[in-house]
Amino acid sequence: MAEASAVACSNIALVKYWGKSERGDNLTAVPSLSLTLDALRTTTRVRFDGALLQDRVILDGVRQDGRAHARVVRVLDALRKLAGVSLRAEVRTQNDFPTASGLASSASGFAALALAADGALGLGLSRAEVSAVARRASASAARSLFGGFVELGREADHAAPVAASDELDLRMVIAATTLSPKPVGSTEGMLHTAATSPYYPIWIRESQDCFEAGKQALLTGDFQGLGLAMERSTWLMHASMLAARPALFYWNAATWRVIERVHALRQSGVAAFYTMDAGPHVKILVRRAEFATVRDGIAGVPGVERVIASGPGPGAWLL
Ligand code: 2P0
Repeated sequence: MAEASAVACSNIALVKYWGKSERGDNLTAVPSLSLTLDALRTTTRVRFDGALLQDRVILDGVRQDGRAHARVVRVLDALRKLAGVSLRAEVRTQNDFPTASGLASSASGFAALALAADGALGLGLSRAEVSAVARRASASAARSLFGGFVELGREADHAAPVAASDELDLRMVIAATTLSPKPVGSTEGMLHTAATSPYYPIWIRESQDCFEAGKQALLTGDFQGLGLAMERSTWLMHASMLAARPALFYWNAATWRVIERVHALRQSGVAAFYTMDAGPHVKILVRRAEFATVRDGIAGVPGVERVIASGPGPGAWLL
C-alpha cells in the first residue's frame, strides 16, 4: 500500500481561460493569468491498495460516480501508466469552501489529486510535469501547482509562475452570492459558447491582448493596468457566453449589486476591480491598504451570503 496527501490552493483567473484548442488534449485556446489564493484549499489523500477492484472517490464525504469519478480515474490512469502499475486507489478529498459553485474547486481539486497521486506512486515528477497531468483533467488546475501569479499560455502543456513586481501587494475579496452548485459546468459551458456564439471568435482574438496587457501590468507593478485588463477579459468572456444560443449566464441579482457597489467605491476614490467566473460570485482585487474598506463595503450588500478574504497562496504541497 502506498499513500500520500497533498494540499492545493485554488486560483482565480485575472485574465480568463474559456475555450479549448482544436488540437485537443484539453489544451486551451487562449492564454490565462491567475492568482493562487491562500484562503481556498483542497486537501486530498490518495491511497493505492492491491485489495481494491475499482478506484473509489470520496468528495466532501460523498462517494462520487459518473463524470466526477471518470475525471479522477483519468488522472490516476495517466500516472499509473507512467509508473507501470495497475493498482486501484481510494481518493478522499475535502474542500474548505463550497464545491462546484464557481469558486474554482476543480482547480485546487485536480492539482491536489495529481500531486498526491504522484507522491503515492513515488514518481517524483517535476512541478511542470505534475501541472501538465492536472491540466489534462482541468486546465485551471495546471495553475494551482504554483503559488502567487501564474500563467498558462495558449496551447501550453503546463503552467508557470510569473515573477510579478513586489509593489503589487494584493488581496482578493470574494463576495459569495450563493452557496449552491452551478447549473452548467465549465467544460460544457465553454463548448456551448464555442459552438453557438457569434462573439466567440472575437473573444479568442481579444484574449491575447488582454493577456499581454495584464502580464505587462504585473511585471511593472501597475495595479490599475492589471485591474482594467482583468475587467476587460471578464466582460469579453461573459459577452461571448451571453451571445450563445441559448444564452449562457451564471450571475444572479446580487452579482450586479456587488458590481455596482465596486463602481461606487471606485467613484469615491478606492481602487478596486472585479471579476466573475463560471458562477455568480464576484471576486474583487484590491491593494492591501484598501482591503478592509472594500471588505466592509460589500459585506452588507443584499444577497451576499459570505465574504471570503484572501491573500496570495503558495503552490501545492505534499503533507
Ligand atoms: C479560468 N474558468 O481561467 C476560467 C474562467 C472559468 C472561467 O478555468 O474544462 O474547470 O476542466 O479545463 O479549468 C473553469 O474551467 O475547465 C475555468 P476545464 P476548468 O479560471
